[in-house]
Amino acid sequence: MRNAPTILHLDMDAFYASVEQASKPSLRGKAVIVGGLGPRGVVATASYEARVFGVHSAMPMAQARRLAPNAAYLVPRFGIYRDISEQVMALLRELSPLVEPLSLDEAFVDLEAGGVAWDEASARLVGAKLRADIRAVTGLSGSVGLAASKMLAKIASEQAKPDGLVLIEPGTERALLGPMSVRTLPGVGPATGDHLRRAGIHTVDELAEAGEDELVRLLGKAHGHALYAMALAHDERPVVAEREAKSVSVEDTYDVDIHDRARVGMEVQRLADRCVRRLRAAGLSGRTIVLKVRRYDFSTLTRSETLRGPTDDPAVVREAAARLLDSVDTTGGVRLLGVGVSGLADYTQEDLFAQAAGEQVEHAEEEGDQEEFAGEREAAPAERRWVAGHDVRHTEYGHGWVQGSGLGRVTVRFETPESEPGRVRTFRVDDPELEPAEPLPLVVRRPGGVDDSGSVGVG
Ligand code: TTP
Ligand code: MG
Ligand code: MG
Repeated sequence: MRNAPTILHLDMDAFYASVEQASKPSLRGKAVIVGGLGPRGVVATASYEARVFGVHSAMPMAQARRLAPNAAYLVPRFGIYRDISEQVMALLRELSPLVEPLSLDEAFVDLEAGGVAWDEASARLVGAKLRADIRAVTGLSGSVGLAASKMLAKIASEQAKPDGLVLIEPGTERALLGPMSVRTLPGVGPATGDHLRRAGIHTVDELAEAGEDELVRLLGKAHGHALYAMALAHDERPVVAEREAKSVSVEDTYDVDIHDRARVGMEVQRLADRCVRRLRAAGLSGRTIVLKVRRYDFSTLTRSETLRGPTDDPAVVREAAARLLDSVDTTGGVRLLGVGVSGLADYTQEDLFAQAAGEQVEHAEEEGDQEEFAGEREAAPAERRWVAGHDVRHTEYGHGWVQGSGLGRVTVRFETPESEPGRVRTFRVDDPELEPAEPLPLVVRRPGGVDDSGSVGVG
């Protein structure tokens, strides 16, 4: 392990919700919840103001509404999140060729490989400047962790949240990790966590005390061995630039095509188990399960399913793979089978939200006064165009966003990232003067302010 804290982990604060607050001045400092608003919707994220009420990612939306009835509820705008993610990743790539994105709002950067930091002081400076640059270019805050390993850098950024920087001095890692929950360690998902808890192991110290042999006995060779090393704060995983490196898959080609459907099913289960063993050994967990099937005629198809949260649970992967297999026709025989799990915590819940966005939004607000429109089951097609939180343009009032719609009406708040909090107006859903619009940039670049490369002067 290196002896300088030159691995940086960046994670944007309440990412989707912060983008919404930056876009919509009336929501700054307020509880904002972004997610699927339909009956089966889940929370993608909540602003820190909303977290006070206990609302968090992956919570059913119905529960969030009970906890924070007065929050603003918005449907994600993936396009703008992606644009901003690209701006942030571009700033990271200026620091080093070794940038490993983990999701839209998060990445590791090897500062040493980029030649921009070599010791504590230089690393701290780079981290602080990065945060300032991110703020200048995107208008948003990100938290930075610095340490001598990926594991500790990520723990550091978590501690830095929100809007902070934490540097873990080399040599202090074990003392810091010791009292923490085993779940803090990479590769300890809910399933492994439960397993360890049943064995009486809750903290990292207890994990280290259990010893390597006991962990291997409990978790198998690869996983037990890897976890013991992590418990001792040994983490040699390099920062890798390719995203592909974060997915794990296994496949088998069969000498003789398999025709028996039950046998195909068993092979898939076996591959799922093997895939999870590899996944765990690599300290990963993933949300997307992929099944690959090559048929007798060499036609190859892949099917995938994205879970609500990352998993390293063999039962969950097995079930998902079996479900995927259900949708594949294997009559004629199967030549190759593969199962993969994407370790990227890449929260593209677009499938989920695409459906939610199409549903009628049942929530609306008028000038501070909460006003619930009863959700009509039979929404007119015109009403479906107005998705809560999405951008619109009115020929007379300009740019705004949909606050809610129902009963043939749509309420729009007219404001832009640069304006004062705006006014709300209500229109008929089929008002010809109102149209869906593209998001506006969060930061307007002015000459002399931020230059094109996105760096700022001292300040
Ligand atoms: P996170 O970085 O986990 O969360 P966050 O940025 O909202 O808040 P913070 O980091 O300050 O704790 O996730 C980044 C984005 O990914 C998040 O804004 C929304 C999305 N996301 C989901 O859609 N579903 C999820 O379950 C999670 C955890 C995140
Ligand atoms: Mg984040
Ligand atoms: Mg993140």
